[in-house]
Amino acid sequence: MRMHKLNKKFAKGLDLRLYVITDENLIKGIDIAFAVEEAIKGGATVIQYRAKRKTGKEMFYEALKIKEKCEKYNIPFIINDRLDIALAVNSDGIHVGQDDLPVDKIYRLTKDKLIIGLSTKNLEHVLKANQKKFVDYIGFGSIFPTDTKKDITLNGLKTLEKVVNISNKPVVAIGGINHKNVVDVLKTGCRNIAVISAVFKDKNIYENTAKLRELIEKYS
Ligand code: TZP
Ligand code: MG
Repeated sequence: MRMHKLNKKFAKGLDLRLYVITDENLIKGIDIAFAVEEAIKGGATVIQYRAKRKTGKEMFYEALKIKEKCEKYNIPFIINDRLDIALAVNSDGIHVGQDDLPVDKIYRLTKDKLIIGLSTKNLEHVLKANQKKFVDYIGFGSIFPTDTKKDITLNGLKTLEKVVNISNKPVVAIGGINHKNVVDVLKTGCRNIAVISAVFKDKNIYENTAKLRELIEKYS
């Protein structure tokens, strides 16, 4: 896998197995950096900061706090959607969707400074991503129905299996993945899962993450 040159931290490869994404609706009443630290202690291998309704200023300060925790445990820190925030806090990477700033533009502006992740929702997106050498991994979903995101494209396990076979990049499955269905996801051959509510649904963030990590370890 191509690895960004300026950051030697992850030169041995990106561990995407348990990709934990923050959520502004679920993480309430507790400090976001504390929530993230619990997830990291529980076994998250990547943290993505995702905030759809916060101001740039709020995002900047929250991202700084989360980055500190990721650095403490040497976990890659990815910013969702916002290249300006990624650059401002010097994150390890950026994750964008099909309707965000085009990945070609991001790469031209940042070269190998950032890990670049791209969301895909169908086989055509996956084949297009295959052509882009600078995309480090793809997200694919939604695998199951979810309450966390409204405008999802529902793709089941069969399609995920196809995607794992045709993608030339690591595939991170997303959408409705939890303790009950994670093994079914892993059985498709997909090695990486992204979760929001399975980790942040209640105050037991450490336990929720550790349970998922244990299932992933057992299965691989
Ligand atoms: N993209 C596709 S589904 C989804 C995103 C961000 C939401 C995933 O959240 P959850 O709670 O793990 O289903
Ligand atoms: Mg996006």
